[in-house]
Amino acid sequence: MLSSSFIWYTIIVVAVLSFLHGSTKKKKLPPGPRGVPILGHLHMIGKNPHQDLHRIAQKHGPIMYVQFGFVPHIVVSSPQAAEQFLKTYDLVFAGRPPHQAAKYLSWDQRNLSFGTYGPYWRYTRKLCTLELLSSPKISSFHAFLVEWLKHAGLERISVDLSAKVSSLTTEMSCMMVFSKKYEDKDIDERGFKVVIQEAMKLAAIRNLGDYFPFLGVLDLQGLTKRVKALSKVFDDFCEKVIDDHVRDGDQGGTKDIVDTMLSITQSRETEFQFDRRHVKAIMLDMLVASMDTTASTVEWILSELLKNPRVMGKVQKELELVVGLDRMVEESDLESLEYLDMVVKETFRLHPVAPLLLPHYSLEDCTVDGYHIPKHARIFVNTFAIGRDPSAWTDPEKFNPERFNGSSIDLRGQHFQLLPFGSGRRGCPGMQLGLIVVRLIVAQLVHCFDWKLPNNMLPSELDMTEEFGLVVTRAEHLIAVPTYRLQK
Ligand code: HEM
Ligand SMILES: *[C@@H]1O[C@H](CO)[C@@H](O)[C@H](O)[C@H]1NC(C)=O
Ligand SMILES: CC(=O)N[C@H]1CO[C@H](CO)[C@@H](O)[C@@H]1O
Repeated sequence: MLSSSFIWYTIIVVAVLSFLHGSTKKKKLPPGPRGVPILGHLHMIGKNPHQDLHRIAQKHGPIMYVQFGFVPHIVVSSPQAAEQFLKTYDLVFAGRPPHQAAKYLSWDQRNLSFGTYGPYWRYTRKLCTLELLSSPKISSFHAFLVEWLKHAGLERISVDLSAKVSSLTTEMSCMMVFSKKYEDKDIDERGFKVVIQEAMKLAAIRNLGDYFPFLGVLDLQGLTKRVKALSKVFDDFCEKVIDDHVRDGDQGGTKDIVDTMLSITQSRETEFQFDRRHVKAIMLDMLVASMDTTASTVEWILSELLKNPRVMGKVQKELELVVGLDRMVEESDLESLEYLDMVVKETFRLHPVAPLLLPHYSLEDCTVDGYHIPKHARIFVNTFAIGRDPSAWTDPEKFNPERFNGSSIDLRGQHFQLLPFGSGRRGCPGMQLGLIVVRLIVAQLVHCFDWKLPNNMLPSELDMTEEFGLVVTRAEHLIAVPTYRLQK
């Protein structure tokens, strides 16, 4: 068969080349486990790569070299090492690797989160950050949440909190990005959530084509086909949202990020091409970046609260003190909720929802801590490992929010022990917004309701197994029984 002889031919050529190359180079790569030919270290990685890499790094050190197929990866697993990659040499590692799934999903990487580093990325990023921060929408979240809680039918029967929270954050994300409510069925008859999740899964699956570039054309896993079908669904949806905005814009409604981008497409003031495709890519990007991260963060916080009744009680006590029981939590209360802040930090430490951040990509050769980091290596900063680093944390396995009492450690990217949003040039631009939404939802839910596990399940029995994707979620949905506790 032509294709298999082509594969063997390529393998032999690459092997010979790398042998010749290897015998002439002297630069010292970071340490790492011994790989097998062709696969590299792919066989060592199972369903939860962040956990596997954490385990392997404990043997080989905080800057580790592994190879998946022919593609070099650097795994960073300590706060000190993370600071080198995200601060000291920030600019060198500000790239994003080319990515098979992203290529189709975001209109040929015409996007932000998977975008290559350059003027286009800098421009769109500035745009998004400004629009997200200046957003007056946050104040409308409160009303939205209250309305949602009233209709959620939460009373004394088991509810699927995971599902409730995820539909809530989906709607809130649409409000953040499109300033308009879209419902599940607007994107596809399968529903918004399912489609987005399929997209995330596809992006996270180890697409063999990414690791063995010469196999990409053969589409071994049939992934490309699925991704292409999915991108059609997204495309139709985005077209619809844009049309809605054009129509509303003529009637002088409030302007949002979509309107701003549409006016850029008409202004020609940019030094690069910016058209409808770019607008769509960025819209999708914001949506994907905000939906599951927010939902999964809330889910993990609620899980830890249910698993630790003492902590839950203390959070509720704080809410009683600050808010009382005769009105609901408002955004302005958040700054007074210090203990809630500690709980959020402690949850992020143990459950960073993007445990390997998004992959960074070295734009040139670099030397870090005496090790040679080659150009075009993919960098995984393992925040899951960093949150459990015993030299940075005492009793790392223990859920103990009080560890942050009197500590200066913050989660906004200045302290490299705790990096749930990354740090530096590629750090999350939606952090501010994400934190407000997360704290507001959690505060509302535990202020309005007492929560119990169903069927007399003991807190210690709550299963906390993780399911890996671009965002790590609970493997099992979180089910709990609410009882209303406010005095009106
Ligand atoms: C609790 C919620 C959130 C968490 C934990 C989170 C976390 C992250 C992380 C870890 C990254 C990768 C950083 C890196 O690679 O160094 C990221 C990137 C990003 N996030 Fe978030 N995020 C959240 C919410 C949001 C929201 C609400 C938005 C927008 C509305 C958003 C938009 C983005 C974008 C556009 C990127 C890509 C930035 C770039 O590549 O330059 N995120 N986020
Ligand atoms: C933090 O520590 C101080 C002093 O030890 C204590 O008074 C306070 O109650 C603690 N705060 C919380 C939220 O545990
Ligand atoms: C930031 C980014 O993704 N840039 C790329 C977007 O897509 C265009 C062409 O499709 C590339 O030229 C940019 O480098």
